[in-house]
Amino acid sequence: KGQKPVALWLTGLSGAGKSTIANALELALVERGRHTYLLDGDNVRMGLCRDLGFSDADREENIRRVAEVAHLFVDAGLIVISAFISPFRRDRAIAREVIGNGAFIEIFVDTPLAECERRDPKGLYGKARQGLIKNFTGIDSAYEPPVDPHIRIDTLKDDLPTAVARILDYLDKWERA
Ligand code: GGZ
Repeated sequence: KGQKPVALWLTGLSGAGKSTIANALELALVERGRHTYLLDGDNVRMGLCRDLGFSDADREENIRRVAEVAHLFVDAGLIVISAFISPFRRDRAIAREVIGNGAFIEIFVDTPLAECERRDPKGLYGKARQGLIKNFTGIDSAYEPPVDPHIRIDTLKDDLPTAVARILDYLDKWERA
């Protein structure tokens, strides 16, 4: 019996906690003997998508490429964790189609904009408010929250271990279904 390949697709604002959750989730899965691959801005926007910026069209193309790569890794049998803002509903729907509806779990890392701005771990919101960064998600570029995500993580209520446990729990049930 092998693992069931799947894409765990995290979406949420900059600073919402996607990367933190994705990294802890990957560690927990590896500890359970799973084979995983984590796709995020750090390993994708430096290489495969280094020609892309943050216009609507570039984000759409970023997500399209990430979805195609996720599809390949799911094909290869991996549990793929992707952590991108992926702000547009339509692009997330396309990702779901590309990867396959049966192998796509949408996880909304739901941190309110005010809280992301308060945390501002990289100072990007401050710069966006000053107009030093244009097209910043939540400031002058849209974020369309998922209407019916498989999992919603409320980072104001759930700490990191709780968030990871909820995703693992969902995955256990999904694997047995
Ligand atoms: C949003 C931006 C922008 C703009 C740079 N808007 O918090 P971070 O820094 O580490 O994560 C953000 C990352 C977003 O890249 P994604 O590939 O996830 O975006 S998308 O899914 O929309 O294609 C942020 C940084 O890049 N960043 N400029 N204008 N985030």
